[in-house]
Amino acid sequence: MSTLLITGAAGNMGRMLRPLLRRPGRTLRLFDIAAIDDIDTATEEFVLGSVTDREAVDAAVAGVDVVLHLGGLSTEDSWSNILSVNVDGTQAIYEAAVRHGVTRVVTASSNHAVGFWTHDEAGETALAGDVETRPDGFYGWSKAAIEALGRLYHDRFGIDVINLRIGSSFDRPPNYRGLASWMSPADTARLIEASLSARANGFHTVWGVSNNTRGWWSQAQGAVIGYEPEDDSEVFAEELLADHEWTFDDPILQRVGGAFCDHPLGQRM
Ligand code: 15L
Repeated sequence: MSTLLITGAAGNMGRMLRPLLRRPGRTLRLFDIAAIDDIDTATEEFVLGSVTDREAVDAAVAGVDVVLHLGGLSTEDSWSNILSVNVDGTQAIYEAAVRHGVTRVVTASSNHAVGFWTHDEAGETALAGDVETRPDGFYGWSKAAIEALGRLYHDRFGIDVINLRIGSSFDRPPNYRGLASWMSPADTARLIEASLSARANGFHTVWGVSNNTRGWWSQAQGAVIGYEPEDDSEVFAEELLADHEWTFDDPILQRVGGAFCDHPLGQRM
């Protein structure tokens, strides 16, 4: 029997992933500041609380095997909110992991940790999953900080840390940029399962994207941990390109972070 703690379980990704991550012998412990009213009591348990409340975090982490840390602000926000929820909140998770002997933390990093990399800089070869951070806002910066916190807790305490630089993890690509950045729900679950496997022992930073025809973010680092995406956003291309041209002259497509690169710093989206 193993217990997987999912922080931010009431959010978009948590809702999408819960049914896909249920396995015989695995309990999903769901942690969120918002109530969840459709708990499957045979496979799930719920802990109410915020990542900004260290006692609540401690109670949530006690007794789990792995933490899947999805909790936090998921787009641009004020500096103080970003610091307390994303940075301080993640540090609280790591501290609790050390205290309770948790050996693995999988974090939802983001493409926005590296949002200023461009298609032209990637050149002929796809952009590596562990390329140097170039945040495109306070939110992206917090994801870079979360990745670096993971490195610290890996090197100090030997915790296995897998930082997932997630593209656009939704039921379908949210817009035409998603033709490159989309990660389907099934591929998201595949990436999480790979992150839980023995092949992911150690420290890894990988892209979270599907096998998109128009993708230019490398699958090489994901392949190392056994991630084999099967879906392709191309099935949405005709519809999504009805009003847009697919050209890397378009800054939305040229830069990893798309429109986030131009969004005013600290302004909530
Ligand atoms: C993210 O990091 C956000 O959490 C998500 O809402 C999307 O905006 C995604 O990036 C994206 O770039 O599509």
